[in-house]
Amino acid sequence: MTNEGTQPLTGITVKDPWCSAQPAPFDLAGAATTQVTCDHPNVTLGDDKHVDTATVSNVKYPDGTLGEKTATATIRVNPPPAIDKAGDFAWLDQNRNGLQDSGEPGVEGIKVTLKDGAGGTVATKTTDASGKYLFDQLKDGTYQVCFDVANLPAGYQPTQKDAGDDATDSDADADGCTPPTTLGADKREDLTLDLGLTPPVTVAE
Ligand SMILES: [Ca+2]
Ligand SMILES: [Ca+2]
Ligand SMILES: [Ca+2]
Repeated sequence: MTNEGTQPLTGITVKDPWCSAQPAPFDLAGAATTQVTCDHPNVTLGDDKHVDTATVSNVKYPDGTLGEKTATATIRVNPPPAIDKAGDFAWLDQNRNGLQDSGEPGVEGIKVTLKDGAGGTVATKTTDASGKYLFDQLKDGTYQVCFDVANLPAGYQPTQKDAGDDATDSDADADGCTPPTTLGADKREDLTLDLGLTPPVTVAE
C-alpha cells in the first residue's frame, strides 16, 4: 500500500474477508509504502485465482477523514500445494495367484522407496502392521515405488506381476520396482502400487 499524497495518514484500517484475523490499524507517512499481510487458514489449490476484495477505511489526514476505498487482488496459490499420494499395500499371496484375496494378510516391515522420474530417492517408508504404506504430500510429478525385495524374510519372493485388476494385483518387477506413475491434476493419488509376496515353499518329506 502506498500513500500517494504528501500528507501523513493515520488510523488506516484494512478489512479483508479472506483474512483469518484483520491487520491492526497503522499509519503511513507521505509518499511511504508498506506491505500488509494476513493469514488465511488452510489455503488449498481451490483458492488459486480467488479474487480478493479489501476495504480501506477510517483513514485520517491532518484536515479530515478520507472516504472508504476498495482494492481487489487475485490470489495465486503457487506452487500448487503438495497433495498427491502414492501407496499402499504389501501382502502375502498365500494361494500364489498374484491377486489380493480375502483373508490374505498384509506383510509388515517391508521397506519401500519412492523415486522421482529421474530415479532419485524422494522418501522411504516401511509397511505397517497391516501391510500398508503411504507417501503423501507429494508434488505433481512422475514417481516410481521400489520395494526392498533384496531383504525379504527367507524364502519369500515377489509374486507374479499384473495378474489382474490393478487395484488387487501385484505391480512390482523382480527387482521390486513398479512402473512409473504420473500424479497431477488428472490423478491425485495412485494407491494401486502393491507388492504380493509368496511364502516359502514347504517340501513334503
Ligand atoms: Ca492371492
Ligand atoms: Ca498391476
Ligand atoms: Ca496393484
